[in-house]
Amino acid sequence: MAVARTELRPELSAKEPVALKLLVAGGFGAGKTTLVGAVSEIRPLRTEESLSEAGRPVDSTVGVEGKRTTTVAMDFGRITLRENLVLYLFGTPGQDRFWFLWDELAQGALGAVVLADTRRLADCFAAVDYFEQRGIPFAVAVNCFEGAELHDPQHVREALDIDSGVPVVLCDARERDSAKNVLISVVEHAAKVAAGRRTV
Ligand SMILES: Nc1nc2c(ncn2[C@@H]2O[C@H](COP(=O)(O)OP(=O)(O)OP(=O)(O)O)[C@@H](O)[C@H]2O)c(=O)[nH]1
Ligand SMILES: [Mg+2]
Repeated sequence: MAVARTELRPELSAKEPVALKLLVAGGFGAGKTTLVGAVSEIRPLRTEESLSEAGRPVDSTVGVEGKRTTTVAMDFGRITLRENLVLYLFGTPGQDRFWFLWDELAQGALGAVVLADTRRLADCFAAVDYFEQRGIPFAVAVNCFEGAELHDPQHVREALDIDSGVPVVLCDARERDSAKNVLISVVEHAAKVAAGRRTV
């Protein structure tokens, strides 16, 4: 990875270990818990609750019919990207009724992943807006579910109307290496944004 740790946290000396906080956000069932679980080197903390019959009208599982649980507070995991660079991952709950938790989770976040499911792309609009409004650098990761048409990242960029500098990458949230690449994109993008802010 090309990013120097000190580009992200210039106040630190090159030897000091750096811990960065990243959010993993996106719509309901986009694969946030799956991604955090796939890359975490510690047993991830999960806050899953069963999807109930009562919630059926609001918790649409179209496209993820096998889904039995949903995150009600957060996911937490950790990954050492390389010596002295550790990421702490906070997965957000996907449903609108848990929006009140987002500001708490976003505090101190260096960057974010917005996971997108192209079968229900609109579900990630709110996360994109949230990070844009707060100036938190993010990358969009298109989670390639089976049966979903494979989308050109450029089309996804246009559909989401995001800045040309925002990385849009394809991934399989179940695969460690794929998920790790997503995180690297976010860290590299955040480093660029941080460098740009220092020069203005
Ligand atoms: N085929 C396929 N299935 C996936 C992939 N990622 C996640 N899934 C499945 O999709 C479902 C939803 O995954 P979760 O990780 O719970 O999604 P989430 O975004 O955390 O959901 P909420 O917390 O409820 O918003 C699960 O049944 C996963 O096994 C993927 O890349 N491919
Ligand atoms: Mg979840």
